[in-house]
Amino acid sequence: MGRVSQPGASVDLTTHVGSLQFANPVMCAAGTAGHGDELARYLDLGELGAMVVKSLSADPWAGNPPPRVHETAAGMINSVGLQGPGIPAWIEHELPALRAVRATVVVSILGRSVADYARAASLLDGVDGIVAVEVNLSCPNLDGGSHMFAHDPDAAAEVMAATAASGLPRWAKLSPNTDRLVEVAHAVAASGAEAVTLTNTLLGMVIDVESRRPLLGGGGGGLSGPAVHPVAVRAVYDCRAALPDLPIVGVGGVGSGRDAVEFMMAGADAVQVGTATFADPRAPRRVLDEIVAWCVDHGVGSTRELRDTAHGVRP
Ligand code: RRO
Repeated sequence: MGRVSQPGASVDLTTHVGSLQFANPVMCAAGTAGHGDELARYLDLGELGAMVVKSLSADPWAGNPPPRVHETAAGMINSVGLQGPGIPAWIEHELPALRAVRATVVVSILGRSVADYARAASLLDGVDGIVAVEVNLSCPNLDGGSHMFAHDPDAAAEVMAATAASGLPRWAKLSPNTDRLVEVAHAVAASGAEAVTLTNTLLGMVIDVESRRPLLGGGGGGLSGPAVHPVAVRAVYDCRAALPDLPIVGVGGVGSGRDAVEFMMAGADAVQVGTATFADPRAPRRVLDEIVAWCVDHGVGSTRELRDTAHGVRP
């Protein structure tokens, strides 16, 4: 759906992120739409800009003890702990279903060490049906969130360089839990990232006051949803201001077309819908429809016209 027409109006949704072109700017966020075609019974995954699958490591990963997710006042907190089948099993058992529904697949990868990332990336080399790799440098639930690659420009750059073996365009998913975000964005862009995905979840914790212990099985977790949206918008805005040419995918609390439009005005080329999908599995499609409606209402002929306008560029 590069262009959507309504009587008397037409909106061009064609979106570019680095070297890639997408039919529209709405994607499923990693970790919120499963590893495969879990959402296909609710929406046509082929109609979305892309589907980013939950972070995969080279080998199977058991994940954290339950409970793994918990609703909060304005969103949710999770400590899933990277559960996944490992990349070879995912290629064999999950990717075919995504290809069957014509999803545009972006694979999120993750590891504990630079070597882990390198191995994960090389396992994707030459695999048909994947358009890009999102390198997750910012999981809050890996070793308690204490050693995030995305908190150190040199470490983040080292991982990005090590993932070149995928042979695919790479995006770096960065963390909101640092005052070095712009520095890290510079570093990953210089070492091979075609784009940055901003941002992962905020470090958080919920205490069960009856048991007097952390509620999530993993202890702390990652906060997402409407509560974090302004944090992510600020991250996008600051990175766009510092790096005018670096493509940005905005993620964090997108529950409506207006939220997505806001991200694009801050500087995002595309957006991902995540936590909203837990309450409404059709949310990514609804957000797309609402973007179109917003553009029609405001006489905007192309979503690309929205990009950066909060920085003073005239629409
Ligand atoms: O699996 C998780 O617990 C998880 C990951 Br990999 C991530 O990147 N962000 C998040 O909030 N949870």
